[in-house]
Amino acid sequence: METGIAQKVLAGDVLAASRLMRGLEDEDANAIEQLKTLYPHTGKAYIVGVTGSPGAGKSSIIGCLIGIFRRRGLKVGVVAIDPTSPFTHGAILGDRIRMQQYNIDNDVFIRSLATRGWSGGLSKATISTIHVMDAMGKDIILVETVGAGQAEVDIVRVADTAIVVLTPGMGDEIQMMKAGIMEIADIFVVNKADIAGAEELKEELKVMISMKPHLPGQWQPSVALTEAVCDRGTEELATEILKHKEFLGTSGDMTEKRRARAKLELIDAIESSLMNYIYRNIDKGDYLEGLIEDLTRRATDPYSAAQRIITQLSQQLEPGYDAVTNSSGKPADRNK
Ligand SMILES: Nc1nc2c(ncn2[C@@H]2O[C@H](COP(=O)(O)OP(=O)(O)O)[C@@H](O)[C@H]2O)c(=O)[nH]1
Ligand SMILES: [Mg+2]
Repeated sequence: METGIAQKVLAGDVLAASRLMRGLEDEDANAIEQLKTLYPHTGKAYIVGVTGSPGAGKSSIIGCLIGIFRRRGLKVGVVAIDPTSPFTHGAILGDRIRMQQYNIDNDVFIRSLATRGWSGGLSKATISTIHVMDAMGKDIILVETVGAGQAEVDIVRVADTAIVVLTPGMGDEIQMMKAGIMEIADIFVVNKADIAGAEELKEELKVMISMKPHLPGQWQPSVALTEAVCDRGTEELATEILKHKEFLGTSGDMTEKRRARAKLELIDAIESSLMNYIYRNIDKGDYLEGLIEDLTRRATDPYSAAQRIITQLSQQLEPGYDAVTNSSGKPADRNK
């Protein structure tokens, strides 16, 4: 990747941004350097997490919100996390079709990310993508996830506004409560208002919210009713998102959210740097595989195995070694 790409991104260059995002997904050393340059220019965009079961209507809602926010003069970014599950293959194709009409608009940037690698990789790639969109000057960034794994829950947790989309009659509510995602919703959306049971679900949610202890000065989650295929109730949803944004600004909670995001990002960076180092420099000759064998045979336990890796790590780590980019005296494929 060429240098100076960061400058192009800051100028709003869409192709440069796409290239940088791809580079960051591949953990390209130069892409990470470019992100370092961009970092001081980020932190301005408002992040909205949209989560819910596959088929709940997240993409349809986001499609509506794109239009609404554009009409309100905001530049919009969308990060869609595509689960690799075959069940949602059709939905992924659908997402493209539903959102496609906006791709021509220069002020809307849509990027799909695939879930891959160990769980830490997902939130890292998502946050990197958000940073690039932020640096491009996007005002609002909508992040779609199915909220299935811990990494996805983390992403929604660190969004400025967390939206949980439910639909009537799917047993969604129970699944969501299991996933612990109910706890993090700032706004509940009951989508598919045209289907029987939508009003009832809305009332159920309101009761559930009112039963939770509510401290003064705390945001009380709201419930929006939408029919995304017809763009109904979505204008009110957009207004509610901006109301929450204003609330965060005046209550000081925005600072808290930004801190939580910075913390997640730091921990992700540390975790992936360490794992990179271990994979590249300690895992020579199936070292990890051997440990897994030992564990399976109960010849060791995970704690002692981890301790052995840490001991090796502390003996090997050279001063000046950059585990993030794997650059220094040690070439990446030294042991291959
Ligand atoms: N009846 C009805 N169908 C909807 C509504 N919103 C979305 N859908 C449909 O539900 C399906 C899944 O929508 P999609 O936005 O892809 O859901 P996602 O998987 O959560 O992103 C699609 O066939 C949509 O047309 C709605 O309000 N009412
Ligand atoms: Mg979708």
